[in-house]
Amino acid sequence: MKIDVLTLFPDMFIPMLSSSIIGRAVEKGLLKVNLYNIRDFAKNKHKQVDDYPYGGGHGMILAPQPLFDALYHVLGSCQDGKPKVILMSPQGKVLNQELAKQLAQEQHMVIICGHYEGVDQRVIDKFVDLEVSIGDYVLTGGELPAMVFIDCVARLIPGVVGNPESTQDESFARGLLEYPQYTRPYNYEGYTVPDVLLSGNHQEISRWRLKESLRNTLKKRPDLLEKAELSPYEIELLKEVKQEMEGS
Ligand code: 4HQ
Repeated sequence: MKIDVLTLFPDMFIPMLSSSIIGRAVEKGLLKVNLYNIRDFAKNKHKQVDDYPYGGGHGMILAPQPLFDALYHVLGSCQDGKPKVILMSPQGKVLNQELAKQLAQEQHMVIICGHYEGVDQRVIDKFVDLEVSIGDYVLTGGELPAMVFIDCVARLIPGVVGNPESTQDESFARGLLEYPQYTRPYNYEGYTVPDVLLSGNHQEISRWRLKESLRNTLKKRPDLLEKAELSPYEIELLKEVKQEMEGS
């Protein structure tokens, strides 16, 4: 997967692109990220990229010229068909695991990171295919959202996450929260590990994990349970969980 990032702060991306799982994906060539500084495309002599809003109001707007030219540059030198152009914006479609899975199928994306009060609408009208938000809160720029987006999508590329089961097993993959996990030691300051996990009985362990996953979801994110498609077995386990909750 290739991602071109248009930003005023390309340096912000370097740590994430050289660390941990995403760093390894870049090294392995599974992910290629090109960073473009929008300021490098400014034509005026002070390299100014923003200007006052027409109609008045506070804050500055990213002017069309540097972004148009950056996008002409990136899209013009592009061999692989038309990439999906994404703007990080609180007005966008809210990122979730389903959207991440869809966009993980893309071969090439261009991400625009706005700053200040946002980008001139004509950039959106001419180039943007999709606006993406990482949640209903306001940040100072699109860089952190772009990094969240890249992390979330890139880990779904085959080979990026060591064990493919770990992208299927986890929270949200099935619309349920994860079960509690434990590692050694068995007893830590008097807090012990549930004995079923040491039993060696894999059927019992699976049943326990599924039940605790349902319990977690019911307790912490009941909204997810409404949307989840539960099997008769899962409905039965959820009933047990609800009875146990009444009991206490
Ligand atoms: N932004 N999800 C960029 C966000 C945001 C979000 C605020 C984006 C400022 C200029 N982006 N503008 N939430 O808060 O994506």
